[in-house]
Amino acid sequence: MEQPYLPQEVEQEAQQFWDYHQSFTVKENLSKEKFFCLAMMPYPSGQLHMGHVRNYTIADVIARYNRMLGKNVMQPMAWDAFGLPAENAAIKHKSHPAAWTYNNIKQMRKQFQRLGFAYDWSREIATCKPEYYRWEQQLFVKLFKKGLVYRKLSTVNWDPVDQTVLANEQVVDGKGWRSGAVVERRDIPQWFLKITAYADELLDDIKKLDHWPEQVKTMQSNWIGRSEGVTLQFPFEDSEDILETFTTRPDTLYGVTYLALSAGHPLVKAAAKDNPDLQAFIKECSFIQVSEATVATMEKKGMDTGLRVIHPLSKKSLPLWVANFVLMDYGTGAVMSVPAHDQRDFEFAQKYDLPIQPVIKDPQHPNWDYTESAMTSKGTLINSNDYEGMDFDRAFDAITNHLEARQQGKREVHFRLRDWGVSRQRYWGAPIPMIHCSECGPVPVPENQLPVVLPEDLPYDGANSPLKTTPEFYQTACPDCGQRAERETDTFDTFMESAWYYTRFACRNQTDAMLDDRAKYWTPVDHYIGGVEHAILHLLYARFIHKVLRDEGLLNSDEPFLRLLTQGMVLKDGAKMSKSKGNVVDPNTLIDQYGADTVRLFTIFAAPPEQSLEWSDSGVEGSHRFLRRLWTCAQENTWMKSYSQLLKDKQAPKIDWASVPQEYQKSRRELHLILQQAHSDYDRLQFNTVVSGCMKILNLTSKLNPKDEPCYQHLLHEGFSILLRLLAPIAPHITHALWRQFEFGEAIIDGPWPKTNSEAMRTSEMELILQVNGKLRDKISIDADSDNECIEKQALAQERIQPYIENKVIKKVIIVPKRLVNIVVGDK
Ligand code: OVB
Repeated sequence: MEQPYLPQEVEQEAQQFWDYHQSFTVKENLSKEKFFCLAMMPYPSGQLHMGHVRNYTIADVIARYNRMLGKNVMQPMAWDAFGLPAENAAIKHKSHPAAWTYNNIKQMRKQFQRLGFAYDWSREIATCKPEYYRWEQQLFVKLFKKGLVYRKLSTVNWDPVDQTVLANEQVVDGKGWRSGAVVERRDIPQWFLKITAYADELLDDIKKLDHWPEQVKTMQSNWIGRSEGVTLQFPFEDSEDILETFTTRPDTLYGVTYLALSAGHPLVKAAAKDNPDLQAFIKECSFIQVSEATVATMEKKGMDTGLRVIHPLSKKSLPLWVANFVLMDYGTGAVMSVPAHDQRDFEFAQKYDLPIQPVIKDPQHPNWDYTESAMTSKGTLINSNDYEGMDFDRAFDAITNHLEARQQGKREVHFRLRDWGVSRQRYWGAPIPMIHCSECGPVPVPENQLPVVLPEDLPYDGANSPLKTTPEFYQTACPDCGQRAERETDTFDTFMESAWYYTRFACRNQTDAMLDDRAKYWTPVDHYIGGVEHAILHLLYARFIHKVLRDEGLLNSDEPFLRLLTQGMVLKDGAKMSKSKGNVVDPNTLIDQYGADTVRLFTIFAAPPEQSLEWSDSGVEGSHRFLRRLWTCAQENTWMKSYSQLLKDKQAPKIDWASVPQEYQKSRRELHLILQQAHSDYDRLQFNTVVSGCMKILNLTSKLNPKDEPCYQHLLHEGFSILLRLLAPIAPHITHALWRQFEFGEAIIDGPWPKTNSEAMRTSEMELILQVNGKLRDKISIDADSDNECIEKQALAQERIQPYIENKVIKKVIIVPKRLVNIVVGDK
């Protein structure tokens, strides 16, 4: 009786096997090469979506492939368990963030197990557990002591009705999401990590990231945004005050026609004292949430302050404006405006009728129209006095030297990167381990009092963080003076947890320290897989913390992730899947219907990992059909089991290699060429074409009839054993089952990885003499199996033959087997 393919049974059995043998539980092993494979940990949001399935399938394929290559592979899993979504969901479902989170983890863990991912579950981490975040708190305290942590006023969204701080996502059209009240901006003290202290290294080390996508490296580098320029001084006309501003284009200094200040600049506040119009304008600016991205597109607005400053070179008097596009956070909150050579300054000048003075000539654009737009390229200086005719570099140096000599300027390197604000005024997060004492100021919680545990049993109504209203939590004593003091009630940004979680897997059970030497063995992560939405912040924070941990002596490498794979989106009908669009495909339903192997196979086969994947129901069907065919074809060849035994006992029927049919040699050669291609596809992460290769092998082997010749038996057996192993990382259950059923070996997960046979791939070439009308013209070497049609085609295609056959009629081609080709031509 033929066994039908029952994925649910096959999969359960394989999973039980791995479970029973603890197949994916690993230890340090110095005799093997280690391989740390990690996919970005999920938010435990409820159920896996197809984006997750794709992410974790790709990672699992990489992990299993490397294991079969013989490496010591660790693939762990964690839950990014803190954060606002848990708070929101808790409100919606009238439960508690903790209960909701733990329940989701349970559900999603089950889904992971059903998908058969090769995780070392003994290393599982939930970031909301004190046993995890205590080390984050300890690190924060260490950094505080090192001066890498500070407190600073920072603006938040304030809901005046709910009396609470709102996250950006909770502000909808400028109004609070629950109260509907117009959101105000408030400055409150918040904690910052000095990531800027590592700006240089974070930028320089991008060079070392040989196996990261170029695009991600560019994003990192732009985000850090190093620029070399000059800080210059403009003295006020009517006072001793000085206005400082930073520019990367001192060569355009003679083109400055006005200066612009941020509405938050102290000088503007002073100027507004007796100027109600200006006061109103400042207020208007302070209501809009200005991010850098909006600055580029928003309508530029401004107002003349009436103040004037003096140009440091020309000594001309220049007006000073307030402008909504100048951000206080960047540079000095003041910019020198060169409307002829900066587009933003140009638009502003146009709007307010300020002069536009060209000072750069670019031979590429000799007749630039300065009423249309700014000319932003570099070139030769004009209208610039002593600096006339200089190019950018010379002018930069000459003008800067001149100003530096008069103490009116200073060369400086600026970064776009800001320090990392880690405070969140939220409940569901890791408590920031600080105590505020009215005498001693902020004092870190002493290390022996860590962790500061987040109480999980506080009543939660969603409006405010209960930490702020629970005296049992916030009342404490100052560790320094012993007086009554208050705990910090803010919690960490969840990017704190994800910035170091990969290190903790290495010593998940270490209770005395954040990390031990095992972290040095396992890190850096050899392959990191995740969505491109984390290309900037998460990766930058992780790179930063990695360097911090290295400097603490806890790690011994410079970068956390050797290789990075950014997977593409999962789309349906060309659009992102989303509940509101109603185009969601649910992984659970698919696994129920087809089994995990089909779901895995489809997500791998449908597209290369870095490209977007278009969902296709017929594609899923096709993947399933292939697995069924593989199963059936295997069951039709039950003799393979005894053949395996014979091979093992070296009793397999002898093959007379000298006289095997050509057909056999051709097929075997094809098999090994497919294998060779699959090796290179695995290395290039083109897993979709590995699947095509597997399909080709199945086609090839199904054509063979093992009864015809003992050599076909041999080939079919070999073909199957190669096919199963190539497919094993992608569809691990069915391949596990068949491998065992036919006794190819113990567990397929342990390989050995199939090797190409160079003997099998060698073609016997033959050398042929090429004649035209009986005269020797060339020699060619071609496959000995080639038929006459093929020989003729190749002969006629030879370059050295062309002059003799061009403009002639080919009358006939005579082929003397294994010796020569004679092309007989005549005139047209
Ligand atoms: C999924 C990746 C993500 C990350 C964990 C998503 C790729 C983009 C989404 C969405 C909804 C769908 C169907 C498909 O980048 N905890 C953080 C995190 O991102 C990571 C840490 C390290 C900062 C979709 C998609 C719907 C990983 F839900 F019903 F609408 N993408 N493609 N398709 N966690 O849980 O259906 O968000 O690598 O896996 O993602 S996470």
